[in-house]
Amino acid sequence: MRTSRSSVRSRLTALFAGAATLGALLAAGTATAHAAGPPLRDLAEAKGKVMGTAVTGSKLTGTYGEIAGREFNWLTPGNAMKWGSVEPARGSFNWAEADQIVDFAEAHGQEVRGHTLVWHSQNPGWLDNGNWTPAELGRLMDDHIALEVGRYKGRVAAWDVVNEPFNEDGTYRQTLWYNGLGTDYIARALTAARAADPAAELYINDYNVEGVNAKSTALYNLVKSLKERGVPIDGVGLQAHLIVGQYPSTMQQNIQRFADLGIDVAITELDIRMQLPATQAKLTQQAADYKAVMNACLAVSRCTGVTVWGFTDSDSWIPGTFPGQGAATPYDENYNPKPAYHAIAQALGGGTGQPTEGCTATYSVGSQWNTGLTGQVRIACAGASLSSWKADWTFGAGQRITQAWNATCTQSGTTVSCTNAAWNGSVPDGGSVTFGFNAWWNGSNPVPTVTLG
Ligand code: G2I
Repeated sequence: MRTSRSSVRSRLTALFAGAATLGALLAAGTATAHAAGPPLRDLAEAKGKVMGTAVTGSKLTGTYGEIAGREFNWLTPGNAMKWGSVEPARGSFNWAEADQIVDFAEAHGQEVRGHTLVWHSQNPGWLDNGNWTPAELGRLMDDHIALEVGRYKGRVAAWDVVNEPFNEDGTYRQTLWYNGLGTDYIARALTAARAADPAAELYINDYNVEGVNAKSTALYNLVKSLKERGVPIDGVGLQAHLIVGQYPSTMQQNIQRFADLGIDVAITELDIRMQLPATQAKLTQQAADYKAVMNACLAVSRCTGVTVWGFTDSDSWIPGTFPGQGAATPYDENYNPKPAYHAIAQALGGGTGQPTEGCTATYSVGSQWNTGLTGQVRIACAGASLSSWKADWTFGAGQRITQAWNATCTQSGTTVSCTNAAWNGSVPDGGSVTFGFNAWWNGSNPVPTVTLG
């Protein structure tokens, strides 16, 4: 890292914010609890890496917000900071979603990756359709960068200053910027961003540059020349929009060569798509591919970490862009962690030796009244199976189990321990079992995290 700034803000803020979301969870009546294991952000932090996700501001409530806050320590606005989002009409600005995401990140002890300042796509019509002289275009770009980076000065840790400058063969993409300003638009944009927030890390971000190939070599040569010229550049973003079974075998080598230039590398938009429907075999292969990406980053100290491009299949760009494909993220559409989630956790040092790896327990409140509730725990396995199980949790607010079915539950103090009944100990790969219970509560009824053993 260029500066010594801590990549993660106070955990206290995060814990406080986590407590505040419990009410929202209860209102929804259900919450996803994971099999044993700390959140990805904690595992990543212990490894000195960041674990990020792209987010949509309007969705940052309920279960989506709870997972975004709990599992990740970096957020990238998926669309909210793009030029077309922030200045749809010339001189008319809309910062609402971008502000909301930055506020959410600060409340949850997270850093923000600003995305993106200079791109050929998702620009406002007035910009794309203008007939600009080079001087006008350069001024527009400078002013945009000064305004947006300046607005979030000290609050956005890293910027994707220039996005997707290359064609697949390593030539420069013919864009508004390239056509008007030549290759120098890149150095100019980086210089303007540095002036607007000297503490922010400045990146060039592109796709299909994960392995060693013509495009990544063009990016490498660009960074090398920028460094030689003294242009401010702190890192490259490898987007990593991958396809199941096609992990680029030279990824670690490629990350290393960029690191050897004296810059950081971030995996900025990881998703791994497949032809639908998802099968166990594809999800298992996807988990292996996610793990391979994590391992490539973990192996290079200047790889700062990994951001997934949406954490749930319900908030992914893939189905809209590649009809018939999807299931590209670590959580399914109902916020259940997929084998890919567990593979990420395992790569980050979690879950080792857990017989339940690949199995999850989901606690949900079916109904609740006065001082009573009926709840259910669903144990589901994907990429793993169980022949017996034990599901434990701590009731945080004095709740007490009064009755259970399809499991034997005991409670000692605040600790509840449930073991399988004779008929439902076996959970096959791809299958699930549920058990139910009644409990007493009073005052508050927070949702516990279930540990599988
Ligand atoms: O295309 C995937 C990513 C490639 N790298 C740069 C990223 O910025 C890019 O993200 C995607 C967003 O995830 C999509 O959400 O960029 C797309 C545009 O190229 C975004 O799609 C757009 C849709 O095309 C619009 O119809 C929609 O209004 O998202 C907009 C907001 O939902």
